[in-house]
Amino acid sequence: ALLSFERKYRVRGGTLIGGDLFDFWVGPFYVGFFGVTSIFFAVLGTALIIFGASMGPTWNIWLLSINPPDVSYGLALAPMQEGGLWQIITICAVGAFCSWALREVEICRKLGMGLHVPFAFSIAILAFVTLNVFRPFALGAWGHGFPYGIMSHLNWVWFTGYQYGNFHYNPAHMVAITFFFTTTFALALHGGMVLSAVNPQRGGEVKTPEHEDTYFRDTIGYSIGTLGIHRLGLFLALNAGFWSAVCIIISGPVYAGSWIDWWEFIRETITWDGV
Ligand code: BCL
Ligand code: UQ2
Repeated sequence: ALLSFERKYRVRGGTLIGGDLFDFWVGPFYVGFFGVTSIFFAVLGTALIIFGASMGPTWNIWLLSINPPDVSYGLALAPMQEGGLWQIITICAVGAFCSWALREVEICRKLGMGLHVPFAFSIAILAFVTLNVFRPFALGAWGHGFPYGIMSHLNWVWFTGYQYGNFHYNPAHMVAITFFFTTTFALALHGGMVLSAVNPQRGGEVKTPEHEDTYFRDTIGYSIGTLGIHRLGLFLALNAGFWSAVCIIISGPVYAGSWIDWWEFIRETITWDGV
């Protein structure tokens, strides 16, 4: 059923491609040109994964894996069963993710909203493309991408992590992890704060934003404000994804040694000679 507010917001226009041609809804879903391309890439990619699985040795969900080509294929197209499937599935994935982001943009434009959500999603896409397109390209072989499987991608992370000594020593990995942890901290504060103020016990009164400000001013002498906490949250979350992309793109293309040794520059730079 069409909800009352939906009727008001189901407005024409805002499309980037296709004009009015795909400017319609199917049930609750807006379609648009990028809705069509999203479905196309997602269905094709999923079908190819199932096809690939059907040619493999197992249906065990934990062990299923679509592997990239051997590094000896370099940046060439590989035969289907030798990683070519992985290459086409990767194209489908990037096609589906980008289509989805652009569909979000069309919906934002339709509603006259900011583009924050598609912008945020594009940081996740950036991380994925960094892992399976930019970095393999920079290293000269698609074989450096991660395999599409539950255990196999974990194994790739493990292997890649130790290939550079110990990934905990990768400074950008440290920054990314710090942003991930700070994001959960901020969301826990914010979720707890909002629930404590606007979801009182039965019969209780809903509290105002002033209560929220006062709570934090009383406890730590500072409140970032109700708008500010959302700005901070988005900032922290986007930085988590961004620094993840940085930590992996520098591992190999920029610095090929052990991250443990990388810190030696401090010992070499800071000397106590002459003290
Ligand atoms: Mg590490 C990466 C944390 C230990 C090796 N590591 C990461 C980062 C993150 C992290 C910072 C992964 C997040 C990310 O990239 O998101 N590592 C982390 C932590 C520890 C840790 C907290 C810890 O010890 C407490 N890491 C180690 C140890 C090493 C190690 C020391 C292994 C031995 N780590 C590595 C390696 C890598 C990481 C190698 C990476 O490559 C990875 C990284 O930085 O990658 C960039 C980014 C998000 C994405 C890529 C998701 C993209 C989503 C796409 C766009 C959309 C998907 C849609 C979906 C298919 C649709 C579903 C539809 C359904 C209907 C819902
Ligand atoms: C806040 C505020 C909210 C909040 C939260 C804060 C009224 C409902 C959680 C407090 C946040 C602060 C002090 C920033 C903490 C900093 C980091 C890096 C985690 O002030 O305004 O609105 O939800």
